[in-house]
Amino acid sequence: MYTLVVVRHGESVWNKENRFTGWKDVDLSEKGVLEAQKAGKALKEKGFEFNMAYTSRLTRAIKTLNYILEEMKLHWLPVSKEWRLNERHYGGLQGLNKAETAEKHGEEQVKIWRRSFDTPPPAMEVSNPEHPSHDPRYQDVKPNELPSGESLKETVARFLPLWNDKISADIKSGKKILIAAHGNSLRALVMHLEGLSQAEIMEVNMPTGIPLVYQLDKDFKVIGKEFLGSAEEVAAAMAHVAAQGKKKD
Ligand code: DG2
Repeated sequence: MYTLVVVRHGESVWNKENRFTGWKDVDLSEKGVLEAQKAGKALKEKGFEFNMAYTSRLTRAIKTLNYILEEMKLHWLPVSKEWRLNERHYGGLQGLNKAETAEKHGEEQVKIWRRSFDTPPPAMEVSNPEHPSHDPRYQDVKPNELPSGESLKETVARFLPLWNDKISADIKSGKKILIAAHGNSLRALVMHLEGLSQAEIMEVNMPTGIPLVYQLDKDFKVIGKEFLGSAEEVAAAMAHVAAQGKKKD
């Protein structure tokens, strides 16, 4: 049996402002820092051990991981920063307020953009200075692999090579892995690991900063799943994420 721990970064400043974030490299909010520290404390208290961590190339996930490692006194842990764990690229929606977008385009359309499996957001122009092709942190990535806006389906497709070639091999070799990533890159992982349908994954919302512990059998079938938080806390945090696509009252 294997254990895998995944955690969405703590609240970011754009989560707080309710803006589509995607590959925009925003920092954690003060609350997000506290969430990350709390996640680290919970993992330490429960006696979790890790041999390696994976995160994205975005500050909010990297700093969340760092706060966790700080709490666990695991500064030495090998960390791999993978663009394939970056958030889903939100294309032309990046920077827009989610509630205002719901006012303008309707809640139904916003839910499709946020949660449908295969509808991508409007694309970002490659000439836009915010496009990842202008960012040196992605200079090792083939230009045609850098997204201009992704559906969840496309996010799953670019996440899977990392999962198949590296993470699952590490887990099978006996390494205990911690992954700190994002709402939708983790939804890609959850969908794959749990074998969820397109309809089922639509209703999945990842809470910020609450570790999710999977127990897997030798064939990577999920035999246990538990958030390190009370049922009320987890339900409230998920409902908060789901409600971000609603119009303002
Ligand atoms: C959020 C997820 O990503 O947004 O890109 O706005 O996890 O990096 O904060 P994260 C974003 P939703 O899909 O929940 O709207």
